[in-house]
Amino acid sequence: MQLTKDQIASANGNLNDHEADFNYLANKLSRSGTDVESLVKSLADFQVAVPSWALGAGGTRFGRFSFHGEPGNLEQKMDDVGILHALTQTAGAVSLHIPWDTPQDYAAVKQIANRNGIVFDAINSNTFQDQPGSKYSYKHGSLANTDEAIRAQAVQHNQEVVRIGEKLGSKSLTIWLADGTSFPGQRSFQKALAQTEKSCQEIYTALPEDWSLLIEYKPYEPNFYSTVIMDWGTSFMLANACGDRAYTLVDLGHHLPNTNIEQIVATLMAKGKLGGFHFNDSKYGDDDLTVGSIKPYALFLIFNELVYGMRHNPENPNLAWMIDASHNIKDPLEDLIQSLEAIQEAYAKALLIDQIALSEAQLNHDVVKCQEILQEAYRTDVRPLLQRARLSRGGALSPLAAYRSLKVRENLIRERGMHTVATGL
Ligand code: PSV
Ligand code: MN
Ligand code: MN
Repeated sequence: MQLTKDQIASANGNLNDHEADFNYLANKLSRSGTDVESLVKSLADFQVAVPSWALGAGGTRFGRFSFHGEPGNLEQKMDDVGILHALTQTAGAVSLHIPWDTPQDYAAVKQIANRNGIVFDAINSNTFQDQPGSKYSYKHGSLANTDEAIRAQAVQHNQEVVRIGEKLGSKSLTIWLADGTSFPGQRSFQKALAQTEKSCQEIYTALPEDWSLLIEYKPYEPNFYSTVIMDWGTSFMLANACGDRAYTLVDLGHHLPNTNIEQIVATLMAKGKLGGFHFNDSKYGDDDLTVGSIKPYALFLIFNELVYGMRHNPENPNLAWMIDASHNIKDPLEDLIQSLEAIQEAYAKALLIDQIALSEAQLNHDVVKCQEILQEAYRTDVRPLLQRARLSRGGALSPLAAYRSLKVRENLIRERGMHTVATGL
């Protein structure tokens, strides 16, 4: 199924209310010196990659409930991203996971991507599950395994993922490792780290010259005593050990409660080593909840640092913006629409922060004023700006309302059937 611009325009209906809301906000912001036109353009240009593994209903170890009409193959996943992009105009990329998404027909997949204006962002390897037909098991680790042959198998898998990504136009590989231990004494920390460093270097040196390596970290799960790449410091260290084109990837859910993620973002950007971002939200751990559903103010503060870094740290590369959220009780596409909107909202608010006044207040140690400046931006209802950015590209006034009024899920069920299970997580 593909949504046309005409269908979306008809779902948008009359734009009078939007015009009134936008003009009111634009006048107000212009009076305080904001260049509204360039702000709307920044929002319209901002594209986030959809993870292929979030397009089906998510699951927990307790079960998985189909949402019906789920994509059954890569082509259908690409169609779903096309629907998201047509509505939101901010999902112009996809992040694939191999082997779940190994293309059968590259030309067909690329054609769907082109038709929908979608590019291939970072591609993910998978050494946290055993794959049918593979010689060795990852039960006791992959890149950190004690056994050289198992490490070699994991390295080769990553190299194969890069070859697949090259055919699609990806330019970066993301690795997330489950390697770690569940009990004290199970493994030597130092040896596991040294093996991981060596394996990462082998993957890195085999990368094409225009590719980068993104190293994700996470404190626990599936191992509950130790994880080899447990935090940003370990990832940063490994990235440095690999080389200039290796970077840290921050996944918002991969921190212990109350970690100051915005400070991590600032530190990495100052060192030119923040390469990618996985957006989601969480209350307790790696909950993969809808972006902005639990801690929207924290997300705004993170965006404040991202915006600052994008302006002041030219040595930091363009970031790979990605979502890593999926849930088992929402329609996955509705969930992603909500996440995309929350990201845009936090970005827009961060762009509204009066940076000159903020640094002045900081120099004057005017703590109250510093807080006021941040909260002035945060309290602004920026939704008319998001609407304007979407409309400027032919998107929906309200993506969620259009998704429902155009009966997208009903149409997908008609096309694909009720009893569908998406491949992947
Ligand atoms: C596992 O924690 C995980 O959620 C990581 O965040 C990865 O990015 C994702 O799975 C896909 O491998
Ligand atoms: Mn992630
Ligand atoms: Mn995760």
